[in-house]
Amino acid sequence: MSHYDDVPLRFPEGFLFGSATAAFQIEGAAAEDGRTPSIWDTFSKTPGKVWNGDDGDIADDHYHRWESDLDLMSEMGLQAYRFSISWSRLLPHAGSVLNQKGADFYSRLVDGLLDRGIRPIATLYHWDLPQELEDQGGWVARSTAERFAEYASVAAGVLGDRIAAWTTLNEPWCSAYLGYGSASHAPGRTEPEGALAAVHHLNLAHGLGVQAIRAAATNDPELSVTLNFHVPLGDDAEAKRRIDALANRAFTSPMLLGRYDEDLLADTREVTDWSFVKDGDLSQIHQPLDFLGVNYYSTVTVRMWDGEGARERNDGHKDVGGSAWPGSEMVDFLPQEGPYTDMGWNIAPESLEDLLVSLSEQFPGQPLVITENGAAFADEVTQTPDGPRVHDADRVRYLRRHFAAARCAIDRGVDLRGYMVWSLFDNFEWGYGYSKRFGIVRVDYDTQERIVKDSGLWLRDLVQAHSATVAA
Ligand code: IFM
Repeated sequence: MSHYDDVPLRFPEGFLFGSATAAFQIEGAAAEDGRTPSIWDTFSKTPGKVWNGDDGDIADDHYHRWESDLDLMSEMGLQAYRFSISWSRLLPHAGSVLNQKGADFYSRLVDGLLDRGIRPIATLYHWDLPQELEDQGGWVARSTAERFAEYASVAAGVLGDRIAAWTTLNEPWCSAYLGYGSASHAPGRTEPEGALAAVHHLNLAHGLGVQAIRAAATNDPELSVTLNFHVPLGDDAEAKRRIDALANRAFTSPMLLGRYDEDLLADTREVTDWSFVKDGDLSQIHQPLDFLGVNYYSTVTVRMWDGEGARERNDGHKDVGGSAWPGSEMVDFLPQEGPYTDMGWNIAPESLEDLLVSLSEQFPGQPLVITENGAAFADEVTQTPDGPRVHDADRVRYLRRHFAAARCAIDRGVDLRGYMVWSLFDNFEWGYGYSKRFGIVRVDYDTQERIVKDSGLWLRDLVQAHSATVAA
């Protein structure tokens, strides 16, 4: 039992219920209609990088099944759908020449959402950098931020009359530190200074991207960024401060306050002098946002290593040797109490509530949206007289408690505007391939059959209960 089980799930009028996916994780059609490879195509085809040798060539085949997928979203009553655009489908060969077939795909998708009354929330960058831009230096190179601004402008030129909300980046923490630090993500580099340069260039890309969209869009959209916040727990204040600085404030301080924090610069002094930050960059990065996207799954418990005994590396990510914590390698990540999801992540809804309250205290007046929350579990399909079902009680319980935590945060004064469940579909879970199922809709990867899981039906009922109130 949890005290959240008794919290009534009533959300304010206008609260947005939806679900989220990302291009590389669901689209497939990797080499079709002019798309060129991204870093995740290259990485996943490199032996040993992804479990089972899985790749994104077919994924959920959403590129071909988008229309029936939209019908499913409509049947589930989704009010919003957060998806991402594949940069290398829209602008293949890292160029500024539009791929009309790619533009048509996203245009059809957005029109289909609007026809069904579903609000389109588009993420520009969910980790799939065009490989040709990686070959020119990737996020370690400043030019990638400039290319991103061009991409944002082109995307807003195509869709900027219809997208309700734009998100520049999804979880730049992963792009920078897992991509260029630990090497557990594409492009798989282990360069401590490069990881911090990537942090800055992603921040810069965000700021330039926001400005490019605002200039090109014609429908007055909302602008946002999505960050995966680390919630460091434990008794060691120094370890918690370091992780908060490197994981959270490295992004929130430049984006929302227009500065890099002194303690972050000091913690990383041995790694870099931050000379990649040029005059004027911080004012480009610091742009007003209509909402801050919050991705939350679990916590980390940290302690400074005392130099004795074995290191503890339970930071929730694949350990492939490199460090995702440049300058703070002396922080240990301790094992945490369960229960756990199938990712081995601890389930801690109370920390979602605390995180939301803390963000609204740090950034007063900044609206928040939960852009991802959900859980992987080893689901089973049950045959019933009504057809195949997935009774994913663990996921229903997880979602119920996290929605309750969000509700409690609202009661404590947080301006939370919406909640996007991760993920709409089972999909390509990066380094874990197809072995981890996050979906509220099951995907059979042999037949591409979709089954709405009990968690998907639960979300549908929650949305319906709110729609009924609004209509009454
Ligand atoms: O699948 C990912 C998603 O792409 C980004 N946020 C975390 C999810 C679960 O790991």
